[in-house]
Amino acid sequence: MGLKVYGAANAACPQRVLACLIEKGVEFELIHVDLNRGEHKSPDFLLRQPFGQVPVVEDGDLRLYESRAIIRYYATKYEDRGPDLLGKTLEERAMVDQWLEVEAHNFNDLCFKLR
Ligand SMILES: N[C@@H](CCC(=O)N[C@@H](CS)C(=O)NCC(=O)O)C(=O)O
Repeated sequence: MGLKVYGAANAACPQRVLACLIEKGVEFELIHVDLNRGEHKSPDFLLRQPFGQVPVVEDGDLRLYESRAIIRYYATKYEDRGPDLLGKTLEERAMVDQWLEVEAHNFNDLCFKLR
């Protein structure tokens, strides 16, 4: 069973995951969840993501949500493939973590407010 990404190509949080998978050259299938029609709040979707948000990935027995948890997972799983997204030394990894936190807490909300 291949990697499935539930999301929408025009939504920022799924885009974060798609960018990581493309960078790493990981094949995936994008299952479109129509946010305008409220598909992310349907009972079926809530079984996949109890907060009714995208993205969600399903990869074999693994089901995972939270875009930054997903990108950390694939960046680690495919550490030896494609560009290094994690850093090599402890200090490089700390910088990656720092900027992921900055993006999450300083920029993310602002992006949505500017729409
Ligand atoms: N912290 C979550 C946030 C997910 C999120 O807010 N996704 C948006 C799309 S970018 C969504 O599903 N919005 C619909 C809603 O919250 O009802 C993540 O990073 O995956």
